[in-house]
Amino acid sequence: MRDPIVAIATPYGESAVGMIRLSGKGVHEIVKKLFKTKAKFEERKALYGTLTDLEGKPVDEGIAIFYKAPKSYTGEDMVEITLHGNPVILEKALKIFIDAGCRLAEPGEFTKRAFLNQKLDLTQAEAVADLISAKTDLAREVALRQLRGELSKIIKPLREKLLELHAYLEADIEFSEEDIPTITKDQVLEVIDEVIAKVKELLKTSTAGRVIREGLKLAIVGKPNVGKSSLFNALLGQERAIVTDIAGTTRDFIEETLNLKGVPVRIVDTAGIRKTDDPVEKIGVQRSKEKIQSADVILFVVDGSGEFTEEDEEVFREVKDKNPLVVINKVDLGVKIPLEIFEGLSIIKVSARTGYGLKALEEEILKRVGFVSQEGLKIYVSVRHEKLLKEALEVLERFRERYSVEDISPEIAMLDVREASDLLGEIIGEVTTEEVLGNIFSRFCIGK
Ligand SMILES: Nc1nc2c(ncn2[C@@H]2O[C@H](COP(=O)(O)OP(=O)(O)OP(=O)(O)O)[C@@H](O)[C@H]2O)c(=O)[nH]1
Ligand SMILES: [Mg+2]
Repeated sequence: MRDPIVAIATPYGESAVGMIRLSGKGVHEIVKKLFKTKAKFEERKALYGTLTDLEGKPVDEGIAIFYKAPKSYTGEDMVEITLHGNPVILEKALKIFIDAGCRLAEPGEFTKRAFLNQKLDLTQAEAVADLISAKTDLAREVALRQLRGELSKIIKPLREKLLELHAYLEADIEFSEEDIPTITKDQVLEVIDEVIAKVKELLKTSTAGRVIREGLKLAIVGKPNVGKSSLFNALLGQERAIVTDIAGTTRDFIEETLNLKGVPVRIVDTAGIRKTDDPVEKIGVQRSKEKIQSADVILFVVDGSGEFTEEDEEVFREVKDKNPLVVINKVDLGVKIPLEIFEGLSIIKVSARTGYGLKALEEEILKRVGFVSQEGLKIYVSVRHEKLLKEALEVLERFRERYSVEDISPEIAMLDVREASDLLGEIIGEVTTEEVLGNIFSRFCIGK
């Protein structure tokens, strides 16, 4: 068991209850000395009692639960003490346990220990952080599936297939003189193809995976007065931005979060882009251009009932190669604008005033991130998984290409197979380094 650690596991602030969590060598003894209870001691049972300081002075009353290794979250001896939710109390308790010999836990250290003690694999440990930061119900569901091992269930067998192949190739070297049946070239290719297909399938979920976890950045841009703020309000379902018929109404960008079928969307209304001498508007226009750069999806709004003007043209030039969705607004007034200009781009006709076309626009936004509907929802890989899957795919495809035309020695073949299986192993944490773990767990909050 590792050294004893302690942390406050609940957010800072006043609340009904707050929790202190301890894990590691000797924490049961430490808590037993400081938490006085009349209840008969039993593990995994709520014990009502009083927490005291090192001099025996009472600090607060609460409930302690003792967990004995390995049946705990971290796989070590643990105690969770629930006190009244007040930072004064919790910080005092924290200090007492530190004075009693515990160390303040690092971010994610409890979960890291759970991983090191094989209570969770790496994708499951990551899912704990995803679950805590899930912004929508869908994000929660996706995180929970991963926590329950659904991604591992796909990755693990793929890695095992490669390891098995590796073993066959190895046998090929050692027993080549003897009469032992080894693997044929076709069989090798069959396994490789099977793994490649699955990896590709997983990679298809990566854009949606990132968006579900981190949210989608959507920027509404266009020249002044085309109805950007009206569209922003219509999508949000509330009169958040000021709308007037005066060009240049929106001076600074406004951001809100929208839940689009479970995808958290960070939606930005920007100032209309045009040449101006007004110093305030100038800054607003500059900021709109910055928002174009950082957006995942751009809604390029034009007034469909008007002409396509020089000002429209100027904004269009800024967004053209970002594959924007072209939103033809004000269709309740008729469509006059020539649509050929937008050839090759997705065009959606809407009326922010009547609500016409908004559903289609939402669908189009979701389609853009590879998220069509909730049916068939299974697993969505994260940015880290995506990177490793892509590397594995590259190795496998390169290998496949060479192996199918050349006579590669089993020794050489083994190297590629090994590399690919290691990359998959890194996803679930069967192959890992201290640096990789450090990166993952430092994103956690303290106490988790
Ligand atoms: N008929 C009609 N009018 C609309 C529609 N959408 C917006 N408008 C009107 O167009 C005018 C400009 O709307 P805004 O939403 O303020 O336009 P904007 O693009 O945000 O303008 P700036 O902030 O100045 O860049 C207002 O008078 C709106 O009522 C629509 O779908 N149909
Ligand atoms: Mg506006």
